[in-house]
Amino acid sequence: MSTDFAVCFTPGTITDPQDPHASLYDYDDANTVITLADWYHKAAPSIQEIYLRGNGGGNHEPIPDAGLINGAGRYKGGPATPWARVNVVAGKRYRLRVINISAYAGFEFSIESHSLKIIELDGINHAPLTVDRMMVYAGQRYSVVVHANQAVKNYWIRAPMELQHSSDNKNLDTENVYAVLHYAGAPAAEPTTRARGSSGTLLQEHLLAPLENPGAPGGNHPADRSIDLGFTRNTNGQTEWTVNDIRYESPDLPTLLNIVANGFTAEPDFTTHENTYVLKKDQIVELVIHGSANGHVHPFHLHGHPFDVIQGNSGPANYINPPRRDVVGVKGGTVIIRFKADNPGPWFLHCHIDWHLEAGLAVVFAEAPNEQRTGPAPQIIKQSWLDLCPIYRALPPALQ
Ligand SMILES: [Cu+2]
Repeated sequence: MSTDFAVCFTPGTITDPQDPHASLYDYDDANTVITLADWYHKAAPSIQEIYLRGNGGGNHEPIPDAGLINGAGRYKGGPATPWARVNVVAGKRYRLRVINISAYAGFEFSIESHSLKIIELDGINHAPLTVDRMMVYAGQRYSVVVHANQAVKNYWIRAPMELQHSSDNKNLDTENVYAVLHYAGAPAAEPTTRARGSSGTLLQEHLLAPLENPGAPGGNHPADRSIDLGFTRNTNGQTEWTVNDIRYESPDLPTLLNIVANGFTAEPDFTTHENTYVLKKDQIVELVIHGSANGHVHPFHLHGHPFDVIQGNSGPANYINPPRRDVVGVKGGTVIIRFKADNPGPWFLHCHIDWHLEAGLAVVFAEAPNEQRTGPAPQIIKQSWLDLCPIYRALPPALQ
């Protein structure tokens, strides 16, 4: 394998000894974790600077050089790096954990001649739903059960990439993203078919229903707090993304510290560019996220909570058993999500496209600040830790 083009990456997985889906599969191990990644030959800081500077067409996101499955991929004119291999034994059922670890790209994931039984998304068990292919956006995770019930040979695992702009990178072939599903007993070779193009049932997110405790917080009653979030790209002079006209910028002191040590409690306590909304304990919070007019997909990720996708990009509004996850792709329309503010803390909501996050596409929810300082589970900082702050601030800037 060409060492300049293989990435070693070992995701952590958390398994549930009481997994309600345990009877549906035989294997769930290191062989069945599948990462989907975009790969840049240039280091992020340099291309990010060009993107943020914005001049000369640089408002377009940096385009990767290749897509990788489990760290292996190819670029035009590059070496024929062996595709990653997922080993199976005929007759067995495998829980594949598919993870999009990209900075930017979405992937349409499928396996030649095999269907995908989705049982979990973003850590939440869902009722099994069988599809042939599914879009996986940056930050999203799916568990799918694949039954090795076909003839003993090699099959393509395919993951063509979806980007928001046509490629200006001559290295990239968005269709040429493969791995091999290899049956024990088949030759150690690539499949002989060359299936390109999409076919079969594509996952519609709104058909997914949680296995446990389905139902949106608050049912179909109005939420306690409804927050409209509109986002825009500004290209005047430099590239910036704003939510409700504010570009998020990290504060000098972390939000957590300002809440627990400096008593920040109300929205005016925070600076404008912290773009921080204060939520009250146990409020039913509804976020109404308006997609961008051009219909590009922005995968929004919330820390601290899974949320119910009441209104996704397609399908009717659903308060009974909507999908529950923590990254939702927002396209051109309006996406509505809900969660209950029962987890005190500062939680980030941000686009999982790294370039957009760096350009400001984020807000913060300061959830129940009072309950962080008092109540049954206060987060009190020891004085000896607080004493570190003046020591840190006294350091020369280069060391801060
Ligand atoms: Cu985005």
